[in-house]
Amino acid sequence: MCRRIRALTAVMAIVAWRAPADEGPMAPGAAPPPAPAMLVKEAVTGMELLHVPGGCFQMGDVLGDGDEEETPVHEVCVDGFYMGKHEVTQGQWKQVMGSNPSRDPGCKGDEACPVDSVSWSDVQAFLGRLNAQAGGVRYRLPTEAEWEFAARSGGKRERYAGGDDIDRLAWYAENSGRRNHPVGTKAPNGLGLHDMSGNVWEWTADWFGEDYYARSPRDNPPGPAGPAGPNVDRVIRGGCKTGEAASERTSRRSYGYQRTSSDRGDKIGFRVVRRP
Ligand SMILES: [Ca+2]
Repeated sequence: MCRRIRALTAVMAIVAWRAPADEGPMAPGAAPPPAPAMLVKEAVTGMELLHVPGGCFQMGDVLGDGDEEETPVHEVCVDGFYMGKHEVTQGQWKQVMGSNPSRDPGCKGDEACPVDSVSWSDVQAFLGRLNAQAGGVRYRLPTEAEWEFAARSGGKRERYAGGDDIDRLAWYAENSGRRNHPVGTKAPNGLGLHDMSGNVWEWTADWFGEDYYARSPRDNPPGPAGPAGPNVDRVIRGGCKTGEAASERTSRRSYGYQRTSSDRGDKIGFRVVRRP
């Protein structure tokens, strides 16, 4: 009996799901949730963000050739979000902030290049201005877990963002001429995101915790509550124009100095995320 009721419920659910829209409104609760848009545009700059469906993955050194702080490999689950298809460009920064701080010698003044020479605190100022005009949408930096999940095309075992072919995917020491390049000129990863390996390092929201992976919560880990040592600060990810291949790996962790607001090297930029 119980089995029959369950079967009948399943059939009704399928019928409801398949009901054409022109047959009138569905009963409350019968419609499946609308699929999220694959791409949204930020209203001020037109910046494109792609949908990253939520999921669980093994975060860290899954390929076994990383550094100590990439271990232990541990399960992490993130809710779905949108992530910038590209690193934030100099043109987008200028639209929001009215100036362009970038100093990379090959990209200075090129609005299609990633903005560089922005500290973590500078990025917070950028986000503050953007959010003031965003009509309730909140843009922010990705957590370290969101960044790695997205870079690995939704948590896959990818050495670089999009696979093994680093020359196809990333601007790094062996092909960049030691300069930044216009965003999106290398192949995207499996989610359509460009330059998550290489070009500029990308600031994340998290404080850097060398041993954080040993105590990270599974669901939407926010990173350590504060700085974990005298010389550690916010996590940067993805490697850069002057990095060797090992530095462009999706699981590689590094950091920049946030507290002094002084870390404005031309090797660090960022991209934004938002929740739907
Ligand atoms: Ca990058």
